[in-house]
Order: sequence, then structure tokens, then C-alpha cells
Amino acid sequence: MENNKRRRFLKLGLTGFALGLIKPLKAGEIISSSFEGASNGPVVLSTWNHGLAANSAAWEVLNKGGSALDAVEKGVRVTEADITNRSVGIGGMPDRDGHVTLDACIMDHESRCGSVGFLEGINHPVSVARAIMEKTQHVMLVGEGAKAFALEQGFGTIKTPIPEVKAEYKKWKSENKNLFKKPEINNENHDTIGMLALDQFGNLSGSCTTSGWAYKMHGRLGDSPIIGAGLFVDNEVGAACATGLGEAIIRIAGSHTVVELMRQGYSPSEACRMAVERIISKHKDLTGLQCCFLAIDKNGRVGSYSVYNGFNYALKTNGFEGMVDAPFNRKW
Ligand code: SD4
Repeated sequence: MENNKRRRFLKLGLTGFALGLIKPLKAGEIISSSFEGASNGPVVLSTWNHGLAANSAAWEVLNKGGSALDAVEKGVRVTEADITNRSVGIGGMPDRDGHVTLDACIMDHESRCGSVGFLEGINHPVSVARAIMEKTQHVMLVGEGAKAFALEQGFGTIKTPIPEVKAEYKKWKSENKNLFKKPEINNENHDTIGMLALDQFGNLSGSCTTSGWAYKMHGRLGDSPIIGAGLFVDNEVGAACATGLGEAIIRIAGSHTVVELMRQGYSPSEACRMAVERIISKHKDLTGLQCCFLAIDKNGRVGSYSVYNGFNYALKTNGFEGMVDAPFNRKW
């Protein structure tokens, strides 16, 4: 069935779901909604449709009374371990020199954070980021140093690119002369999982992990491992994460901007919209410039907004599980 035939427009919030006023949707069903109601229990949301499986794993933690921090790590590990996923973890696409370089970060309710960038051949970058947060005095490790730390901590290794990806890369290399072409980021062609969770104690955490922009320059870091750009959590206010063209998100310290707008009293949806509008105002050429934000506040209200149509996210609460289409500024 076509997505727009399945689409239902709902104005009621999570409270409605919690009170049983709204029938839970089937997993995978897409709705359009702003979900401005407050939640009465845990909430987890994550970017794109690979978020459905990731949310289920996170929900197992939240449902047993576990922490948002454990939930956001466990959740995105599902996506990282999926070797058919070409945009996150070991099955990810390489840079233009053929290296798969992974970026990830994690942040908790105490504003502790860890981040890893330009990591090659190691499983589960999000857990490396968490280990950096918990076992070192640093926030961010990259490249060879990050790899040495991960090996010391006993993380598994894997040879990347995996054979299927190597074959795709060879084909791309023979066909592409324009190495700086911007990727079209929509719900069929995208990368990165960003996840935000609120646990039963009212604590927020977030995680973000990606293999980044396919065929990027060797050495490039996007927004995803940068605290404040790809992810930001302030337990007094809310949390936000981003997907899309990292260079544009970094320019406005995107996720931090969204959280600061919520601090000023804007709802998660308004804050995401205003951050997207700021990105738009800072760029003369919007060709191929897709950026999307996802946010949750302290009360469990969630929101999202993107430059172009095509961004959706997976949401799970006590009464709801499914995909939500984000509002957008313009059509492709
Ligand atoms: C990056 N933000 O590396 C990531 C890519 C992404 O949908 O999210 N694409 O710039």
C-alpha cells in the first residue's frame, strides 16, 4: 500500500495513547503527527525506519525499569550489527578511498558524554564511545588512538569494507568522476541512527552512530560524533539529535541549538523547525541540503522537522509503536 494511503493525521498526543483514546498503530504504519502530549511512561524515538528494530531493543531495557543510557546504547547496537545496513556500523559504505570510517557518540542525564570518530574495523562504535565516557578522562577519541583504546578494551574487530560493499565501491569508483556530489538524503537513501530516550525515572539520554556520508573524503568527520551537533542532552530541558548533511548541522551546532530553544520555552516541534530555518538562512544554495532534527523534552513531548520532505522517525511509547513523518520546509 502506498505510504500516503496509509497515512493518518492525528492531532492527539502521547497522553491520548496512554489513556487508550487512540488505537495503537501497527508497527511500520506511518502517521503524521506532532505528538505534543506529555508521556506518562518511557519514550524512545530514533531516526528512519531502521529505528523500529532499534527501538524494540531499547524498549526491552526501558520496560524493565532500565536506564535511558542503557536503552540508547542497546538500541543502536542493533543497527550497528546489521550488516545489510549500508549507513551504520560494519556494513557501512566507505569513503572515496575505500575505507569504512565510523563515527558515534552517547550522552546521559548527567551531561556525561563520549564520542568516537574515524574508527576503522571495530564493532559497535557506540559502545566504544560509552567506554571513552566511562573509562577515560576524555570525551572524544579518533582514528588510530581510538582503535588502540577499543582493542585494549576487548572490542571485536572486523575487516571492512565487507565483500558486498567492496564490490559496490569498485563499481562506484569506475562510474563516478564527480567526487563531491552531495548525497540525496530521504527515506530510501539515508544514513545514521540517532536515538533519544526518556526512562521511568524521568532521565534522558541519547546516542548517534553512522558510517557517514558515503564516498566522503578520507579523514572527514560529520556531525554525528560531535556533541552539540549530532546529539545533545540536557536533563533539565530535553534532548535532540540530527541526521542529514553533517557539514550544515555543525555550522549551527544543531542539536545544542534545538535544546537551547526548548530551554527558552519552545516545544520540541517548534525548536526543530527553528533550527532547520536557521540552517536554511545560513546557506545560499539549498540543493541537496537535507537536514533533520528530532527532539524530546523533559515531559516526553516529541517533535521533528526537516529541510525537505522524506524524513521519518520511529517512535515507541506505552501505547504506540510506529513511524512518524516529519513536517518539512520544502519539497525536493
Ligand atoms: C553525516 N549526519 O555523516 C551524517 C549523515 C546522515 O542521513 O545523517 N545522513 O553527515
